[in-house]
Parts: sequence; C-alpha cells; structure tokens
Amino acid sequence: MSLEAFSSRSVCAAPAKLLPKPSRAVACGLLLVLNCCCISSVCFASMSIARTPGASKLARQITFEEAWKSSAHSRFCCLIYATQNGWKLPILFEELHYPYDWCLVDFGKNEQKSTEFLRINPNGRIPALIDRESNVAVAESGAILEYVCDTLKSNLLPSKEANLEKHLQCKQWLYWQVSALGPMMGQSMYFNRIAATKGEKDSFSIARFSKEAERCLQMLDDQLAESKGPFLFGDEVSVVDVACFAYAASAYWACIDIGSMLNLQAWLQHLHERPSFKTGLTIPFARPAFFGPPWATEADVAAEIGANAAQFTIPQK
Ligand SMILES: N[C@@H](CCC(=O)N[C@@H](CS)C(=O)NCC(=O)O)C(=O)O
Repeated sequence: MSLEAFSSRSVCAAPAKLLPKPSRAVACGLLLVLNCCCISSVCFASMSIARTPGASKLARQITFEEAWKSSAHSRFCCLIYATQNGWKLPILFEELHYPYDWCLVDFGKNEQKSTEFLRINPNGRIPALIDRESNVAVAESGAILEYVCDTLKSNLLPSKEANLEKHLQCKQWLYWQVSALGPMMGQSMYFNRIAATKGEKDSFSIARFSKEAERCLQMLDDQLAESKGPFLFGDEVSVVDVACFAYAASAYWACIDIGSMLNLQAWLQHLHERPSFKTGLTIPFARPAFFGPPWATEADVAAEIGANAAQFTIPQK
C-alpha cells in the first residue's frame, strides 16, 4: 500500500532544496520495510495547531543545510518529524543525557520525499540520523537506535559480549516493535482517524488492524506482568522501552481500549512522567492528542482530528 497515495500533496510538491550531499548513506530501508505502515495518518502537520518545540537542555534545532556540518554541540543530527517513529530519537538522546542536533523534515512541505532526503533514505520516511564524526547517515528507527547504543556503548542495548541474553532479548523486541507493534498501530490509526473521519469507514480494515494492534499491546502488558516492571525488562530501562513507548502511548489515537491492561497503563504513566521521555516527546513538537486524556484536552483532540485528516486523500480504486 502506498502511503504517498494517501497524501493530498503531490510528491512533486516537495521542495528541491535542503540536505547537503551525503558522502555516504547507509541504507537500511528494506529490512524493516514493514514498519513503513506507520502511518502517515498520524504523521502530517497541522497548520492550525501551534507547533513549538519543547524545552530541552540537550537538543538544538538546526537547518537542513547545517545537518552535515560538524558542530561542537554534537556529532549527531536527527532528521525528524513529530511522530511515533520520530520521537524515538529525542527520547533516546534524552535518556542517554547526550546532546543532539535535530532538524525538522517538514511533512507539511513533503520534505521527506525531497531528492536530498531520499538520498539518505530512499524509503522517503523519517527518522534518519547523521553521524558527522563517522561521516555516515542511517535511516530506519530500529537501525538508528541500535547504531547509537552501540556507538555510545550504552547499556540500553548491552553488547553481545557484555550480556548475550539481554542483547538478544532487546534485539528480538526491537525487531518486533518495528515489524508488528508500529505497523499495526499505524494502520489502526489510519483507518480509525483518517479514513473514517473522511467518511470512508471500512469496518473490515478497522477490525483487522484494531485486533492486531490490541494483541500487540496485550503482549506488552503480559511482558510487564512477567518482568514486574517498572520497565519492560524489569528494573532497568532499555532501548525497547524507548522504541515502544510513543506507539503504545497512542492507543487512544488508534482507538484501542487498554482499560483491562493495567500493567501497560502503569508503564505508560511511569514513562510519561519520566523526564527524558517527557522531554523527548516535545521534540520537534508535542502532539498530545495522540495520547488522549489526561495528557490532552478535548480541544487538542478536536484540532488534531480535523487537521490531520485534512492532509490526506483517500486512494481511488
Ligand atoms: N520502518 C520505518 C518507518 C518510518 C515511518 O513510517 N515514518 C513515517 C512517520 S512515523 C513517515 O516518515 N511517514 C511519511 C510518509 O509516509 O510520507 C522506521 O522504523 O523508521
């Protein structure tokens, strides 16, 4: 299914500017292609809602032109938009207490389909990361999280040598997030929030994707029951908490009832309050409507529903 087909914007409308030529782009796009279903349903900018980056001591906004330029602030530059996949990077760097630059890949201008961005990620989707010190770029959120943890030798994803069992556990769940939780939540959001809002209520698709998304959320709830929390693997936060959080937190937007998933609810509450996750969710800007009450007001939700759906056309058969 082509996501571009859902966008009311023509691919050609993408501005032909922006990123300086990457000297090398590490293409990881195909392996995790399933996650492309993370739907742009939740991804496009609303022109009518205030979009202001949150306050972070570690984050610095830069322009596309500066993305490859070395900087004393950080070796890394995140190319992101305010979506479940985009937020993974700020949350990661906030959790690592590691300074990072970021620049907005503006979906409102279709910049994710610009020639310059496609050179970094031929899949035309955020996030992507530039590591100026090693002169490489990498796309696909799972590959990015792995790369940063590995490069900074972070315990969020222990190396094979340090802890083989935990290493494999993290990898297994990370790949599950990008191939199952993300796409199922994305499709559920698309059919519930975009297609239905536009008068195309497709009960068959809604039932299929809502059920699958619910099953994935139940897996997280079960895992938390087994680990006894407060994190997915017990006492220590991991890269999997980082990867899963924004998607699971969007159960409201995906219209999945998690009322009976008490472990999941406790974990979400805990991470919503954890400073690194809380701050990460505001870079490049916050979209509280995805998380529903008590994190969003009715006005937030009403504004996001209209604005988000307005960015899409329904594909014609
Ligand atoms: N498998 C990719 C999925 C990336 C993805 O789908 N990104 C969405 C935002 S959440 C996107 O860039 N959508 C823009 C578009 O489809 O044009 C990953 O994990 O990074």
